[in-house]
Amino acid sequence: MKIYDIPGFPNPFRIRVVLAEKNLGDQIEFIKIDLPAAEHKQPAFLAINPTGTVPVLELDDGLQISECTAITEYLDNLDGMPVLTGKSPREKAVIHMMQKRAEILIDSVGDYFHHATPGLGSALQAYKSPEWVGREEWGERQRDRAVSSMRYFNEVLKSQPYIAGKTFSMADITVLGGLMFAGFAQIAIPEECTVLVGWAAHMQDRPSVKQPV
Ligand code: GTS
Repeated sequence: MKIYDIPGFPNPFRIRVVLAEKNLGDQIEFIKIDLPAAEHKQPAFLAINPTGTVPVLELDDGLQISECTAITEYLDNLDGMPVLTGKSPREKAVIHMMQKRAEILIDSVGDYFHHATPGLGSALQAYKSPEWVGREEWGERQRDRAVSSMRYFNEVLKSQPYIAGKTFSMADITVLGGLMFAGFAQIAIPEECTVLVGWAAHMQDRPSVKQPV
């Protein structure tokens, strides 16, 4: 299998944690995509993923799968023993629900970063609607949305050890990716969110998070 991504970036991080959790790292060939040079917005990459984002998983038969959730579902179920996406209908539903909420965090940070800051630089900014009046203000609102999301997860974690309940799941990985991106984009976690901060620190003890593939 191949993965198109760029190491150290938040959405690629999500899949690299999954690979570590599932011990699949040695089955993957990584192909680096130069995001700051906007390689992912060029025709060659758009033929791989029309939404122009990484990561993308390519199977040996050539099928290309984008979207971290879809990639995670595939990798988690390869051995018939899913541990990140739920086993029972109930687990699957709760993880899916919390996953969607976690995506609000990571996507809002990304929207802030790419629209209210210089982002990854001028080569990519040209693809981010530079002429749009109100773009920066909209980006600032996305930062507020990300901070609200942090407050929400702080509350969630007061009564359970993981984002979707009693076990580590893909929703935890997405929140960790969101917090990583927030740090990069210089969006501070509100001071009062001590539970979220403690949880994130504790998660760093997990081998897959500490040392993703
Ligand atoms: N919903 C997508 C997924 O789950 O895969 C989001 C993927 C995404 O936004 N990836 C970012 C990207 O390709 C990479 S990261 O920097 O957020 O980690 N961004 C390119 C761009 O031009 O915004």
